[in-house]
Amino acid sequence: MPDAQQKFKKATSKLINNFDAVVIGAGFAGLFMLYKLRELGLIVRVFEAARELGGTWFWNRYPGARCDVESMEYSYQFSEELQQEWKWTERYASQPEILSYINYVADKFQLRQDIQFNTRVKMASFNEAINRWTIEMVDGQKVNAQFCIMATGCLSAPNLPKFKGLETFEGSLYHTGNWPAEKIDFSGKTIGIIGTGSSAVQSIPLIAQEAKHLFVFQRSPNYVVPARNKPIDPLIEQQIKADYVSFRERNNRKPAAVNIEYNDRSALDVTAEERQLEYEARWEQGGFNFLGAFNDLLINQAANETAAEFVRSKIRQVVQDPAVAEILSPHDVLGCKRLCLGTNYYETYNRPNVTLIDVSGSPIEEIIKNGLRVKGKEYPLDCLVLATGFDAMTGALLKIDIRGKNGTTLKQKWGAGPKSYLGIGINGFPNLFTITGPGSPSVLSNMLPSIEQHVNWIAECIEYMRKHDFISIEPTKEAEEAWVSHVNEVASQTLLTTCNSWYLGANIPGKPRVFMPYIGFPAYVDKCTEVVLNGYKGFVSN
Ligand code: N01
Repeated sequence: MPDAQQKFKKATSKLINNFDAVVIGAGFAGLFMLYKLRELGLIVRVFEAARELGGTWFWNRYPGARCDVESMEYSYQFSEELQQEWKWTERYASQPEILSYINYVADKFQLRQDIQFNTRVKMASFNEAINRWTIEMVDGQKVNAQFCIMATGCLSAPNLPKFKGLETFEGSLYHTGNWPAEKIDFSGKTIGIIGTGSSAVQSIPLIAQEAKHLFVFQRSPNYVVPARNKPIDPLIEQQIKADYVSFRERNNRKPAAVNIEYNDRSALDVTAEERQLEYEARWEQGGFNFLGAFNDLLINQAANETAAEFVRSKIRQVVQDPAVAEILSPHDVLGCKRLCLGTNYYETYNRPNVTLIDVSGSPIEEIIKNGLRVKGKEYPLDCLVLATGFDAMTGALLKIDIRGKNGTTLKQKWGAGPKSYLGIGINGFPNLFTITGPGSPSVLSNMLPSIEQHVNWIAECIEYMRKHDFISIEPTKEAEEAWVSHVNEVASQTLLTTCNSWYLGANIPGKPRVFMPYIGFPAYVDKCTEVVLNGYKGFVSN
């Protein structure tokens, strides 16, 4: 063992609850990080607030919860044996099936023994004297580790808007991002749901089937394309499994690491009839393929408007009441907010037991003990569902009191918006890694390959440190500043900065408006590789 490592081991050997690495979160990211670090021979402990594995997929158990990336792609690729033996049943996996998969992976690789459940991390602080992190739990337990790895997820801190009177509501209150494990029976009840994002789009049709009446309170409409979920075609499964590696490699070179077929023509270079045919074909196919109909949908407003108008025409065709169809029709850029995939979403508004309430012009005034009030009108409700989304990307990180060098808190550092190098490392916070942090493709990519790429990168970095006898690593301020500018510059060349999306933090009052994800998975991976090939350019190691 090299000298510095030995001295470091000696200095820290008397510390109790001592680990090489602590990983916070036991979703897809935390689980694979544990696997990789164990492979390197590190002593690792994972802390998870929930009582079970799954992260986002543990908490989001609302009716209809399902992934919007196809199951053959939304899965780990690190083990050929695993990807061959696991059998998905549907085109898009449901939340229970994803949870079964995560549990299967944990059992197969015996990962559970290093995970401590029911443990919420309160604080993580860097001790410069010994180059270690102290991690403190809500119950007072403290541990030390050389590396602290945040696998806290991008959409795991639910957004609970401060509705006046919310605490006075006497009915049942639910948030889609923190849904109870037991089945909720909505039959015979009057339900209100606030929000019309992906979670609401998935749950509204199913709640409507059970409820006596469902009131949907919509602030902004979203574009919803059909998911066209169906059982997995055994032939397609067979073809993919015959050469899964190439399938993954091909997808990883696509802009979002998702198997979208991109048309190489502009929407404005074809005739109206050709455009219509292309949109119709993709509408029939279902899924995110719609976004690949033309090559300029997310960079040219006029091109985008042709796709937006196509979806609005579909809404008018499906929804019988023209006034309701108009309220459901978005007029912002299609794809600026995450496109929603739905099953019978617009059809649901033809049901006599569903009423759409437009709250765009006048916000919900007050939640009262038996319902809520909007525009002076009271809506009596037995249950209220908040489908109000998340404090995305930074929320879960900032919920933990993270303190770096000189006691600087991450909250202070990110006061004007998140700053990070590659979305992996933060200047002033040595040996702290963020898996799919702000500044990385994360939510604008297929999360599974993004997670695997980050975990592999972090593991390789730790291996490099050990080989070169380094005990700490952090990005330079200059590299970080340059990366944040680059992330913004790339985003500004698209239409994705033109609406009030959670990518910009616009859904949380007071949150700095900074475009958080990096657009373009392949370019990002190339950049990460280049950093490594240049001796971890932009990082300083000691
Ligand atoms: O949350 P959202 P989500 N008064 O933020 C409304 C992923 N996901 O949980 O648009 C009234 O999209 C808000 O209105 P507005 C996916 O990445 C994936 O649905 O801000 N309304 C909006 O309608 C997704 O994008 C899957 O005007 C208020 C809604 O609440 C992300 O998670 C499934 C309000 C929130 O929509 C988040 O989706 C589910 C207020 N005060 C989620 N505050 C799949 O894989 C908020 N709203 C398919």
